[in-house]
Amino acid sequence: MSFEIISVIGLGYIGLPTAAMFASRKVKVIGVDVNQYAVDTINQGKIHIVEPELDMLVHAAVNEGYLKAVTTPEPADAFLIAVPTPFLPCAEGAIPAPDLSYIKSACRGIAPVLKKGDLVILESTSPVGATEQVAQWLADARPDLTFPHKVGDAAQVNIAHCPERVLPGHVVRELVQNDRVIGGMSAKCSERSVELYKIFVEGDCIITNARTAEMAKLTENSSRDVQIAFANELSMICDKLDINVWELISLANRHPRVNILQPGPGVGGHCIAVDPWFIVSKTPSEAKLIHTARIVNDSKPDWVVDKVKLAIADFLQSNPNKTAKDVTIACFGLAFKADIDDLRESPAMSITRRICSLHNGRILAVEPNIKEMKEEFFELVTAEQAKNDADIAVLLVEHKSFKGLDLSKIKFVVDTKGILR
Ligand code: SAJ
Repeated sequence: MSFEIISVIGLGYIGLPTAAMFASRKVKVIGVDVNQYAVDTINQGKIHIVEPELDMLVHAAVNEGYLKAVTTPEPADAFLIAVPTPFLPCAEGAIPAPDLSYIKSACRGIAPVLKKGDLVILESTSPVGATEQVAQWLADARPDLTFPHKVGDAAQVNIAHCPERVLPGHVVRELVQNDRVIGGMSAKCSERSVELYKIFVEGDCIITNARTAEMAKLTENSSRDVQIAFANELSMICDKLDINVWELISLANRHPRVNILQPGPGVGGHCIAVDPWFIVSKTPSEAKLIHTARIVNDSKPDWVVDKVKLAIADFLQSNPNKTAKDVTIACFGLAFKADIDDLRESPAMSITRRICSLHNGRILAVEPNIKEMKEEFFELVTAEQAKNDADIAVLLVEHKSFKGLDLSKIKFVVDTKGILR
């Protein structure tokens, strides 16, 4: 049975591009989101997030009538759940546990419109066991239908976990080209999921079970987190030993089997700073290295803030006629990484806010991908203005437009991304 209508629940950084991609292959797509602003924006053929090439795709999909956005789920042949899976708040130092409430409410939303023959795919990054939980939630809401956790291939509704693996900033290309891990709850669930993704995916669709698919996604992001922690640890070691870490890494990477990642102000985003906790919270005694990497990366912003405090002290020592109030600090970059507008779990943002709380002079922030920000204690300015007004520059994100930035007028620079190398 083919898919005439596909519904995507959650029209964020993953759901919207995925919805637009199916629509670009001339399949009718119903996007569902609780955010009325997002729904209205999409229905005007526009986008509410920054992602290269996505605007054109959404514009065409809406104008040609293949994509519409709504706030309440409607019947469809396949439902893809692409909602956030953050972690629950916890005491400092405790291991955070995953918050599956968005997935639960997505299940609650689609349950009334589910029918025999439908396919439900969980795309959200999830702890091991979440797909089985989805099956249980749907079964509880729809006792008239059968589900694969109870009857396997005989189920009337098929369920699979197919984690998204695209890199923000390259989503449109990676959605098509990346391989997909397809973790069906039965052979039939996997088979139908492959059929669905093959509508636009050119990469391989590799079949496994749901638990392995859940763990595969967590493993990919934990692997990256551990590697970035290594780079961040090196940067702190090199600072103590008076060695340029950027030069060191580029030399070490000339070894044919060494590939060290780049240090930075910390690890941000809603994936790499979050997903490893899903492993640590399930298996705390075993996940020692993964846990330590999280602690190293989470402590990097503190280290950067200490560097800023030292820069203020150095500036005041060189300018004895000034007080802290006279010192203007400019933070370059607020997003969690280069060339996107996403501020979620952004170390650059948290460092800038912390500078605001410790410094009583002027604080400027440059974020070329964001036009306005409300209720912040810093002034959002252009790079040009920051360059002219700042006494201290804190370089936090390697946005393209910062490359070649001439900061020669500013004597005190904290360069967390090696932009000036
Ligand atoms: N970072 C460094 N040094 C590096 C690379 C990254 O400090 O050398 C920092 C970035 O500045 C950022 C954070 O790490 O703060 C995460 O950035 P990222 O580019 O590594 O990853 P994300 O979070 O944008 O996307 C990741 C990707 N996962 C992997 O590369 C294994 C992506 O493929 C996933 O789909 C995505 O997580 C997700 O949604 O899970």
